[in-house]
Amino acid sequence: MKLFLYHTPELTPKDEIPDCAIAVDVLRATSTIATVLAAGGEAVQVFSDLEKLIEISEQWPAEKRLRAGERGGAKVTGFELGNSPLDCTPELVHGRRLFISTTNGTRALQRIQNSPSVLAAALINRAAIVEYLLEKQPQTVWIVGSGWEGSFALEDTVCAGAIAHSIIEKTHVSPDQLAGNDELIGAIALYTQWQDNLLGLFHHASHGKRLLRLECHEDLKYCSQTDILDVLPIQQEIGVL
Ligand code: 3SL
Repeated sequence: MKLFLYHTPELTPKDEIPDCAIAVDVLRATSTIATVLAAGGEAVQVFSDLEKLIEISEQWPAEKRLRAGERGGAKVTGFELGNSPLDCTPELVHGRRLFISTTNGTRALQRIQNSPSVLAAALINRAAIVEYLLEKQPQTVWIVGSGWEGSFALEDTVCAGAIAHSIIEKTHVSPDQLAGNDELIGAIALYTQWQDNLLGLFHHASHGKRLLRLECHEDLKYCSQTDILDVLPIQQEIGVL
């Protein structure tokens, strides 16, 4: 198995498809997706376009759906939810389908949606992702960070490092044997340096700072936890996890 890290969807190679592709948006889309599925959500359907989301979700019974939308960190007017995983309680989401559109995370998922296997990873469900990779042993794995509007994000990179670090610990392969590119080696180094203070790292991240300005401190705390949810968000059909 070779792991390749791409810091943004735009940096993934054109005209190539890996055996397995993993979208990461720790702050906060993939953390929210993992939380909804762990809380008994029926499925999560992702959209980059808000109008399309409204059109498709309207075909669903109102009591069986929830609409979540975020732009610039804030909730989209008229939707039940923004993009805070803390709002996704079992009481609210159980048995309902979440229709979601966010600035960056949903774009990352859409970029990789034609891969034979598509996962959504965050720190909170890292162990389930690692377990899947070790069981299925895909040869080529892309980890695609969502970044922020085309730029690098520390929190997505450290999550890629956390995934790789766990595989190395469990299988005793060397970083060089596992890494498909230099970005992954850099991510392992970042995780090794910050693994005991991931919340502290998020305070240095530009999107972490943006969320703190929006008073989302509890979101940062929640998303900085590792391995707390045993859930594998895996694409069932295009755009649906
Ligand atoms: O960009 C995204 O996809 C979001 O996760 C950003 S936010 O954390 O909801 O602001």
